[in-house]
Amino acid sequence: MLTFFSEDSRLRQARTELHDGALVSPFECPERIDLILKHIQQAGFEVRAPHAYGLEPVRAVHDAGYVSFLETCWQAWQAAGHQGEAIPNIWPARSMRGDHIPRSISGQLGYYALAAETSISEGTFSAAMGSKDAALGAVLHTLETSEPSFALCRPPGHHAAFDQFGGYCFFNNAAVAAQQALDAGKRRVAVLDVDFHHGNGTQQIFYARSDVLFASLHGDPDVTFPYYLGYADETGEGEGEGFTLNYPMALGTSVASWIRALEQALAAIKTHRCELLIVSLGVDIFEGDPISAFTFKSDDFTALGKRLAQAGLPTTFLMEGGYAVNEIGINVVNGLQGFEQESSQE
Ligand code: SP5
Ligand code: ZN
Repeated sequence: MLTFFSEDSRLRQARTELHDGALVSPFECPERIDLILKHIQQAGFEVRAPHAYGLEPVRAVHDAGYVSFLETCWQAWQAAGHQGEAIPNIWPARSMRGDHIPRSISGQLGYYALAAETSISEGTFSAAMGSKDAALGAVLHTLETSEPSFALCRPPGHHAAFDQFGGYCFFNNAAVAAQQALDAGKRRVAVLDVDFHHGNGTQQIFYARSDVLFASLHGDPDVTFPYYLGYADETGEGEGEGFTLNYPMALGTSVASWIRALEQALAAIKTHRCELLIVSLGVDIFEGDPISAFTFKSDDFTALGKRLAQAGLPTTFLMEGGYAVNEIGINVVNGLQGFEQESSQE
């Protein structure tokens, strides 16, 4: 499967993640890329560097002030004399004002963050630019050729909301790609999110819209990140009513019951006549993932890819999470090859 990857993705080399009350080396690390690329190359997939598409497609789904904040945060943080990486430690929580953006970078960090585990470091913005460029290159290829494509996006995107970063995400690559497809003439796009964590950012961006159907299969937010979104009763609002579908599942859920939820999501994608499928491909549903709790084995990703091909839609896969670094490459490539094997049989 043709793969889009920007070397700029390597420029995020954050040293700190707030985890279990300590600053640890981030789970979302550059080595993830090496292992995925290794297996992509072994599978014989062509890897292409995307064009630089600039910020216009980003501003189509994100707040302009947020984009500027990300672009200048690291510089401002350093100029303020801070030693470590930029990590928020205060928010406009419910008891305070949410309508004012403070002048101080520390206040801005809390305003634009939805979680504290994700630091902003020197190359973070450049990496996020490369990541969304890969997504755009891939979706444009699929739009032009109807062939499937894979964007090896890093950093991931699905937790990034209209004006908030967090959960290792800065630009919402799936939202950028879906909007691009709509602008290119598709009438309705499906974003199917199979990452272990709920795609809160993608859901929020399209919540009131019917031109993007968002369906997410994930760990029950009552007991896992991102905790405050992703419940089954969130179904969209206004024109978007019925175009958000959430399938929260208990930790430890079997692959068989996960697949039953997938069948429901795919049925809705069919009913709603989606013309393009964007898969937010998180492989943190793998049984060995260090921060997740689903039970996929490596072979199950092949079956997942096959089932997605049966939807019969032009499809772009975007990399999201997956932190079992040793198996990340095989799991991703199994999914993509499963898709290809099933498509070639039609
Ligand atoms: C893209 C993506 O997969 N982002 C995930 C962000 C998760 N951040 C919070 C992680 C909290 C981990 N707690 C794990 C406890 C395991 N015992
Ligand atoms: Zn995840």
